[in-house]
Amino acid sequence: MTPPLDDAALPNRLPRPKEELEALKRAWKPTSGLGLLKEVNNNIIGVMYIATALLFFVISGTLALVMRTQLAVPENDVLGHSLYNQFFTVHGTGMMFLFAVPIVEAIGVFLLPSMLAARDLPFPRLSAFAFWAYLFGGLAFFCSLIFEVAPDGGWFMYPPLTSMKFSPGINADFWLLGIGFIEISAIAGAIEIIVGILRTRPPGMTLDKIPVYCWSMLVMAGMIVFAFPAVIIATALLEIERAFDWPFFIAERGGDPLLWQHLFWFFGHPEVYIIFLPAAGLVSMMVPALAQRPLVGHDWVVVALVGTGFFSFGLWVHHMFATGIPPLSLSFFSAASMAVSVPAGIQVFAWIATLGKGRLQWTVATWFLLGFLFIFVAGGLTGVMVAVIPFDWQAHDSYFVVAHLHYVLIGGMVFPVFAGLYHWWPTMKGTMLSERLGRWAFWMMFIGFNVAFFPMHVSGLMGMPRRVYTYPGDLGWNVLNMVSTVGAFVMAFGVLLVLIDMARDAFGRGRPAPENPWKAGTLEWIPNDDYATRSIPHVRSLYPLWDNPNLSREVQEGAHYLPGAPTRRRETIVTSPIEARPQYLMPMPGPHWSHFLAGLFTAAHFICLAVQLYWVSLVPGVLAIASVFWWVWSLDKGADHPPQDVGGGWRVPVYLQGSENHSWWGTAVLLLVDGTAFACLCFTYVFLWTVSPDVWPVGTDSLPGLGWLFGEVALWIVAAGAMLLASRAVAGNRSWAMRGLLLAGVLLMLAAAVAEPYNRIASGLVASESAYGAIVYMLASWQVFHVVILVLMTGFTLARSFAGRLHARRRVTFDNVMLVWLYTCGQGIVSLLLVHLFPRLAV
Ligand code: HEM
Ligand SMILES: [Cu+2]
Repeated sequence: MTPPLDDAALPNRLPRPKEELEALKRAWKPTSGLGLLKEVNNNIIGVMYIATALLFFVISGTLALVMRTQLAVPENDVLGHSLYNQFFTVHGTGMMFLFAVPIVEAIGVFLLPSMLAARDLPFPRLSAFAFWAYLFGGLAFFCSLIFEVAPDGGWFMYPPLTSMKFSPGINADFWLLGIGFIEISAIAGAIEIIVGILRTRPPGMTLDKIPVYCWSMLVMAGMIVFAFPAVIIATALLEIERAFDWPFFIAERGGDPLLWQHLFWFFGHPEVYIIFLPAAGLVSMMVPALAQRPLVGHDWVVVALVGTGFFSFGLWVHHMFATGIPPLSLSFFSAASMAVSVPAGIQVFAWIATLGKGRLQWTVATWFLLGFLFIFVAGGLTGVMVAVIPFDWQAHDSYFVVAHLHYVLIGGMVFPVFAGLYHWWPTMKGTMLSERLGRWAFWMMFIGFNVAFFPMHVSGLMGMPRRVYTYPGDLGWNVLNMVSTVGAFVMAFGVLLVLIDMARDAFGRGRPAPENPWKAGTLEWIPNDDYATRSIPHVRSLYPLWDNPNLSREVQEGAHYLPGAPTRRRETIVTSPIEARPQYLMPMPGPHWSHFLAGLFTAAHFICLAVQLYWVSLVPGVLAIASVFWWVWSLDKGADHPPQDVGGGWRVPVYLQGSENHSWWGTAVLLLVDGTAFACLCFTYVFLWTVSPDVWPVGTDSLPGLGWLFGEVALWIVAAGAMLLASRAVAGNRSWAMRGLLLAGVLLMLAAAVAEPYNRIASGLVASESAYGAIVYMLASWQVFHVVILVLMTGFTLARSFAGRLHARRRVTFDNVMLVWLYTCGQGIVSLLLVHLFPRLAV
């Protein structure tokens, strides 16, 4: 018999009333059958999300095997030239955009709430929407291969190769629209992760007690916010160039293909760390558990994560060493590229020190981790080699680079992810994968990997270029290529073993797991259910389960926070971002059709665009918007319950408005994304001017008069003022004044947004004539796009007001619209100042 718990110091008194657990279970009861489509619970969405990412990994990997078969012997003709190009493009794109980024986000959706002991992430429908959008979009993308209309310009899609002139088919459009769309889903996930980590931590988990994995996810999501808009803008510009002939990248009319490279690599370099940091975070959680001791140098590891995230933004130019950039800036970026290996080194030393000090448990995860360390360090070394400019010029576009990138990506993220799969599997439904099969799988993957990719360093140095579908037989590359191909198949067989192992478990053949099988110290190992943990633990250290051996039992008996469902619905505690003090009880949306339909219709909209059914695309487009309205209509519930007792003397409200509300935070992060996208457009304007100032107007003759500038700026200012007055009217419950002001304001914004293209057309500027015209109209269209969204949002706000769901005590919806509104006015003014004043000043 275990002794009863001493409840004096616990947040809630024991024993708990019986109906409490039942209420909790009822609120979180999962839907079954077709209802799965409606589900939002992170435990379910997370698993489907991970499974989909693995499916896309297998598809992309299969393409790689076909490519390797083609390359096994010289002058082979399994794949023709054009199909080979499609294969490597879809393989690279699939691996980078449809496997690597989504799977780290998917693992986050699954793992973060349980590490934070939150009942769910703060926007469950948003992650469910992100998942469905990703699933439908990804499937459509791979299907393009079946019809042989897959993109073939490489995963980085450099123009002019991908411009209309050289890629006239719809292949490139599939990439541009498909990937632009998938990125939207990645951003949705990032918003969820940031707000989740900052606002749904358990009470007591101050910043210094956040698990390393959560830090890595926070940095990664922050990087998505600042990196992904660049690729979204780049794809939008290229797609617009292809569709309407606006010359952003066409040199004859003042555009520049290098613009694409800057925007793409501004995203593409951080992308590598976006993939690697979460994997490193997983490693930093597994190593202490497997070594049974705290991570050595924990604070340094956190600093290294944040530092890597920060510095990786300065490094995009190292992908462009061969493009003719001035030597001085080359040296700078070369040195900086080597410096970024320092934080990676810190982490490697921390892991080795921890492993060395502890008593290591030899699990499958341990093997994958050792494999990761070996391969990743090797990849890092070749990375330092290619950061040396003369060497890069030598190795550029050879198989040496192919070898390097696979060492870093497969070593740096695939091995840790497989380690994590074996390690955290028991937290899914309490069963374990086979240690025996897992060990076989590891060795096949490890040996197969090195046999496949090590020889590529050699063939690369011997001059074999990348992205060739075949080669003559007399260059001495034959044996190396055959060996590579055999290795690739061995590795694939290892992956197959893992899949078989997982399938066995899915069919009920898995071994039941003991509670906390690896004796880990962090919260995700407290037994949990659909509602996550029975009560939300009070955290006092980095490894709460090691420091308080009773914690798991206390939590399961309901002695900690929120042991029931006081308002009878799904809810979790929102805490303050730094101190993690309970602030309010957030009601969470339950299963619903709306976000599923929104994902489906959004995907359909983009697919119609890709196959050039422009008019047809309007139908799913409108349906998608309608689904989003349906989705958000039920969200802002107001304080429909009195404050509730969550334990530990905390009685918290069920609703907070203003800047403490979680959705206000979500909107703020979204606006950071938006602002970054706008900054990329401004960069485009200035960059194109530096390469072709000759297409810019000289003197003021061809520019619209300054009166236009002043008039339009005035309109934006008045519109912003109308919003501020409307906000006051809400506070004073003067509904009619608020409605009038919103309507007037949105009309003013429409006028301002339309005035700009109007006066440009009047002054004779043509978008397709020069890069200058293209970017001026692009900035104007960006503004029109925002106003169209605000028209919809204003309509929604008015509808809520008429339905009695918007007043002084219930104004979260209004506050979010206000943020977007004020941002749009500010953006409009900056944009006008740039396009009207810059040509006047830069003579
Ligand atoms: C399963 C083992 C894998 C094999 C056998 C493999 C093989 C290949 C081959 C043969 C190429 C084409 C090289 C060329 O013709 O230039 C390639 C390119 C590429 N691979 Fe992999 N790969 C594998 C896994 C991965 C993974 C896991 C990732 C990323 C997470 C990845 C990312 C890429 C990228 C980005 C390219 C460049 C595509 C391009 O040039 O557009 N690969 N791979
Ligand atoms: Cu890079």
